[in-house]
Amino acid sequence: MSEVKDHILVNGYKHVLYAHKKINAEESIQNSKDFQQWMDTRRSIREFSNQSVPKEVIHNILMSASTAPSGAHKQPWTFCVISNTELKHKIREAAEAEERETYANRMSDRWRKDLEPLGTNDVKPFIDIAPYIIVVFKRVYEHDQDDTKHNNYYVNESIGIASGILITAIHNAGLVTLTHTPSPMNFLTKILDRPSNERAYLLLPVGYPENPVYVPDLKRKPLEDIAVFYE
Ligand code: IYR
Repeated sequence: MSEVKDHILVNGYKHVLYAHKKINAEESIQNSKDFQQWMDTRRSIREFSNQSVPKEVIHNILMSASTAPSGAHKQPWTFCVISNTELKHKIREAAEAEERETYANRMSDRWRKDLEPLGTNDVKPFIDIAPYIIVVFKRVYEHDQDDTKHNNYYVNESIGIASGILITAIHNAGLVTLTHTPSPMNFLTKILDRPSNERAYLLLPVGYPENPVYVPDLKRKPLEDIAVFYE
């Protein structure tokens, strides 16, 4: 058998040997079951405690999110982390102004009815209370050295996957969050002084839940309603 090289060249670029850690089928079944059951305990939480969170945890969850696959590995994301009290309050006021308009005039009756079981409304105290607010920005394009703009690829897909990993990392760190999408979100560009290549995508409060806290009695769809198998 020929010796396995630790790297090869592809189009002149170095590709390194991938150290795949193989596990057996039983372990695979067990791990996937354990992960599914643990993910099933994740819930969107709307009432937060002001208990502080170590900054290192925030660094770690962001670096996990940034492991997401992205178009041509451009990693087209910027995570803005807000713990400043005044800035959080400014964001809350602007978000609530949009939400008041959304709940009163932009939502259809059907949409309002669909939200009734969740008990959401236009008041967003969690933006003040949670110790950290993460605003996920997508980077639509980059500037190269001579200032030419280059669009990034599959930006919506990339940012969606990174946000999913971020939510999973938050759950893994024993913290809670909620996907808040005040719309339109351009007030965040202004308040956070972001450059023109960035667009706000999602706002995630991060922290501990209020104690006690209650969540809607949601049921998740069974496998047969979410998957089709072609064998
Ligand atoms: N963005 C609003 C409204 C809202 C919309 C949906 I669809 C939800 O699942 C939950 C809320 C808000 O954050 O309240």
